[in-house]
Amino acid sequence: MERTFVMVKPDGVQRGLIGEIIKRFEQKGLKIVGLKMLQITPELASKHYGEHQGKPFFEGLVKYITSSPVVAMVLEGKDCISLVRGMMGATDPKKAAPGTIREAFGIDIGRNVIHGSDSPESAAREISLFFNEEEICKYDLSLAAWIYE
Ligand code: D4T
Repeated sequence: MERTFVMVKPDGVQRGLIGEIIKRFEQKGLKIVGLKMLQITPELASKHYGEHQGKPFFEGLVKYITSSPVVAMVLEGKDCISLVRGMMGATDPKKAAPGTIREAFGIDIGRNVIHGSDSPESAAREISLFFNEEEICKYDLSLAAWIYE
């Protein structure tokens, strides 16, 4: 099964959306295999957003992501990288499709509530940035046969 890295960003935490966001993934049928709250340091932020270094919004992005705790998680499920990206909606909440998390809860691109890995390579990199292997639980979801055919 595929794994992805998902994070409720500082605005999601401050606005009391942790439960609402996790609920959507649980109800979809994805398995939570890692979950923690942490305060992102500027060093971790620079690693996580390394690809955006030098862009005009980079400084603001680091300031925002380090401004308050985040909730980091690892989700597991069939095609979960693209599945979660679809559930999140477009980066800019104004362009996010109806029913998506960013459409439901966001307005500005710089306060878009949630992050999710965009490729298998990003997922592997981001999971290892935020989690040790022993922090990821290996277990069977008893409902699996009712989620997958
Ligand atoms: P993340 O990485 O946060 O899940 O967002 P996306 O994968 O959907 O989008 P991204 O990497 O292109 O952007 C990372 C992060 O930067 C913010 N951002 C982005 C911003 O504040 N202004 C901008 O113009 C862009 C393109 C939002 C998400």
